[in-house]
Amino acid sequence: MHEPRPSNMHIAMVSVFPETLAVVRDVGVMGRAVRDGRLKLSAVNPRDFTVDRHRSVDDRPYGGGPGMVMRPEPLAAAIEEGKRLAGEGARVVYLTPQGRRFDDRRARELAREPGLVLLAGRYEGVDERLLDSQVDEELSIGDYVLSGGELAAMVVIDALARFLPGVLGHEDSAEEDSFADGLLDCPHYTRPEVYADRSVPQVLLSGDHAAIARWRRKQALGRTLERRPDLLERRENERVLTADDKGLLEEYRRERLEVSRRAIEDGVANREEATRTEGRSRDDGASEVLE
Ligand code: 6GU
Repeated sequence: MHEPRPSNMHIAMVSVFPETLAVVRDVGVMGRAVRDGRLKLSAVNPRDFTVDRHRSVDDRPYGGGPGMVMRPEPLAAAIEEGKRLAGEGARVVYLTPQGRRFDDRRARELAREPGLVLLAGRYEGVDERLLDSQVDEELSIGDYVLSGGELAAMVVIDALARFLPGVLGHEDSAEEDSFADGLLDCPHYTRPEVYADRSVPQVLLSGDHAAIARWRRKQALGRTLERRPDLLERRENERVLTADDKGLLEEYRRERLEVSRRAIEDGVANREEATRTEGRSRDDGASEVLE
């Protein structure tokens, strides 16, 4: 069923701030992946491939206007060096707000590549001819503008490294995570049993594994409905939601409604509590009941 995947991956980031890569290289799950040799990370600085006296990587834009544009020649040479490190077949990805939106699916797909060259731009942008001739794909991590592509490149590295074989132990498998099935994660609890006047949900203390799994699924479905209804409306998810899931969602809705109803009965003094337990949701039953 599963195709064999490459046992490790080499990612080269092209950036004028190569030292930023340390943020993902040295810490946590990715630090371990690097130390275990499952993930190789290199940084290539285009400034090292300049030939002029000032080692300039940028220049003024043709046509005028503010800001500077990254010159194509040093970037092309740096990308070439990146490919030498990551493997000649490495896919070249440019991080830019103009790119296609990066998501869980793209992370899984990129994790199957043997190597990647991630180009992190700075300034107003990169000469378009460099993009046309050297870049395979442009990715954005969201609808906001960062001052450079480095953080975006590291977001991509972190997100896809989790799908490399052996990077996560089975105790924290990527398949258990939020988005593995297009849903948000359920809430989590640890000791103490009572904290800030709130108890851990009783079912989690019951030892009844089937009931716990059912509760978690219901919470994941319910939260997704409240916080990210767009995820539930995705076509692929409509097919994935079972009749059981639809039943759980209905149950979640009814329970939420019951919580608000009780809070209202308890009076104005408890309105704050209602707001709190109803969560940060925008369009759940509470607003209807309160009208
Ligand atoms: Cl990939 N780069 C930059 N500079 N800003 C971004 C981005 C990427 N994605 C969202 N904003």
